[in-house]
Amino acid sequence: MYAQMVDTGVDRVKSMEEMSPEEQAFQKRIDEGIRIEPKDFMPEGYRKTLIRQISQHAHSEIVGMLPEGNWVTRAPSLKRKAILLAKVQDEGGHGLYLYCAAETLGVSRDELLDALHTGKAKYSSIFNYPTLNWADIGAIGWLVDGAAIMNQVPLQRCSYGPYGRAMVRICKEESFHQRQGYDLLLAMCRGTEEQKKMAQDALNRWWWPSLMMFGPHDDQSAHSAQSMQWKIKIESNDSLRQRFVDQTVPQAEFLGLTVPDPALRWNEERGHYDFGEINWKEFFAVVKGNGPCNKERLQARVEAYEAGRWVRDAALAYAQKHESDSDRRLVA
Ligand code: BYC
Repeated sequence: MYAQMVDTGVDRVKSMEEMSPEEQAFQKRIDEGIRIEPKDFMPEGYRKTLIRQISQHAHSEIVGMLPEGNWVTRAPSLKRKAILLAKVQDEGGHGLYLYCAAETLGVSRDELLDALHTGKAKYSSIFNYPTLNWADIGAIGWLVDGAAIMNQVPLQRCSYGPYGRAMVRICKEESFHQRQGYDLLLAMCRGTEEQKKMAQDALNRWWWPSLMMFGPHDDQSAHSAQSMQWKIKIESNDSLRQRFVDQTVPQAEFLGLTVPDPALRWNEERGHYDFGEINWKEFFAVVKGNGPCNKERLQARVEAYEAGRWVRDAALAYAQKHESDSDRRLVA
């Protein structure tokens, strides 16, 4: 089972015989479903892989606030504005739990944010696309949060305790996010012809980028073999993507919308939908920083960080003053 000899891009997956006794005991724990906690032994590669994935996930949540935040002041009713505000705030909260989970692995928040702001750290490709009309807010909830849940529900069983536990609450909130997006689009699809056209336009633009969220095909995925052996990843990119397509196509039919994929058809034999090939050239261009909004998104995050510097400085000065006051009281 372990002699896969798969090249993970950094290292290859070690066979049980190649592992040190400590690593063998670690792998045995994982195989038995026993969670790893911050103070437990972990191979350096496990720690680094978790920091990479959790911080990428945290950055995605924070950057993910931008395309939707863009519509808060233009929501068509007070009800929709309140829902959108709550959703965007939830994403901020998810980012914070995830940064905390990453910090338990011995990396500081400043290091993580610096990696984002200097373009070294990735965040999900999906957030580099623009939100052009109000239906895009529905499409993000329905498709983007829908894809996020598909990926995150299995992550509740991730071998690393703080990450798996953070996922439980995140998934509950994402489920509300997905429903609000679908509800928004349902209202538009049952509205005027023009509203329905806006919904179709949003689906046309968000469908393929949503499928890209699951990452490269399994045979191209550098980290999957090792991450799945360590149960950092529970299911493969392609199997999650297939499940997402299978779940979402009937939902599109119910809305009366057409999925923009001429190759899409139900395959009776497989019991799944067949679907067309993703434009991988576009995916890798976006991941490398050349998507429609990469520069704008990063600039917005850097500016927000700089604008908030005085708040962090004041909070730190207050905490230090509080600490020295209590030190003085202890001495007295
Ligand atoms: N975008 O070996 P692979 C959300 C990178 S939802 C950008 O398969 P892995 C939200 C990958 O990082 C979105 N980069 O990697 C929803 C790697 O590069 P590095 C966030 C991508 O890690 C609604 C390389 O490609 N969800 O936050 O095994 C509103 C090779 O890929 C993408 C998560 O982060 C992509 N789409 O699998 C607001 C879930 N796909 O790191 C917010 C947790 C791949 O070697 N993460 N890459 O430079 C995961 O489950 C996994 O990290 C992934 C990728 C499935 C995303």
